[in-house]
Amino acid sequence: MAKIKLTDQQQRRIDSNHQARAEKTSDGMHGLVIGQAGHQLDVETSDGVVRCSRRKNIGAIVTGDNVVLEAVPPNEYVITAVLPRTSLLARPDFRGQMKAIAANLDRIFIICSVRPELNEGLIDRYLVAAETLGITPVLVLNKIDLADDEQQLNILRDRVSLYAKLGYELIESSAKNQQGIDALLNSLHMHTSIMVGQSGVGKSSLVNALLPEVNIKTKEISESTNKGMHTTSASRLYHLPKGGSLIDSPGVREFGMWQVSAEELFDGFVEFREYKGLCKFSNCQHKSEPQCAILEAIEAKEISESRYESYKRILESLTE
Ligand SMILES: Nc1nc2c(ncn2[C@@H]2O[C@H](COP(=O)(O)OP(=O)(O)OP(=O)(O)O)[C@@H](O)[C@H]2O)c(=O)[nH]1
Ligand SMILES: [Mg+2]
Ligand SMILES: [Zn+2]
Repeated sequence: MAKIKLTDQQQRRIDSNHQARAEKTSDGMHGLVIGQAGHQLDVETSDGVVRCSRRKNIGAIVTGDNVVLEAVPPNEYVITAVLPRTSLLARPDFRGQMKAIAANLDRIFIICSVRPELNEGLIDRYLVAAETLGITPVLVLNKIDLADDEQQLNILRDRVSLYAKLGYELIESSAKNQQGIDALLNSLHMHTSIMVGQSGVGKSSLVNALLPEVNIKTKEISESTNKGMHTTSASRLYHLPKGGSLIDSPGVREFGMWQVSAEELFDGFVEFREYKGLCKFSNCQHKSEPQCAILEAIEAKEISESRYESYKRILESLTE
């Protein structure tokens, strides 16, 4: 008897699963892309995580994308559409072609560290990208345990304090000593965030520290160059236990910006905005023109010289 009863139950479950799947596929089954494996994508669905191929000609699909998929019996899945995105972080690859990094983000954690040493030029580029996309940036100074002494730490703190003065949230952390983890969790809560930055600054180590059940591979930086080994090769999304998600991304050498217009670049430097339209000449390039509001603000120490130099370097790269 027991055996028959069980079989009935199983049959009902199988029937209802079939029914559910048929309903889902009739208007497409929905899923969230959580990672990539070669040309295939890992998609989280109500049936669990499935590895999918993709229909041709539907454009880039990246981690964070909401997609529609179809089951191809017996057990394959194919992505047939990408749902509209709220944001798409992208950068030019080494061939100058646009490479999408992640979609539907609302926060970007710019990770920098004591070693490799922080690079303000790169931070500024990420800030411009975040401002252009309307994503909130958060700056993280990681590996503070590696500072030789209080003096070195204070010099670094002084350098990053510029960004706090501009109104950006700034978090100090050590993935090694579990420092700053609560502050990071607070800032990540309920958001869809990505960790970006140079290779070896400790992005994956921070994800491991934030989510103890996750165990991403990390690798020591080169002793001779103090540079990371490009350990993470694809972006991957992890869920935060109290809500929100976090994407770990591969480290970069640089962050090219040619998709940004000169005006977006200007607006991307938040402290420049209040001087917009105040220069004597409406087509002012803010280089050496008389009565340039930006140059005057630098003179008055209201805009930092280093941020202005950074702006000029990015502007030059846009026209190269
Ligand atoms: N001392 C110290 N070492 C750290 C800290 N965070 C990370 N590391 C070490 O730094 C090295 C690089 O860390 P990863 O987490 O692989 O760096 P990543 O930013 O993910 O690098 P990519 O994946 O290449 O972009 C590893 O050897 C980590 O153990 C930290 O807070 N303190
Ligand atoms: Mg990594
Ligand atoms: Zn000007």
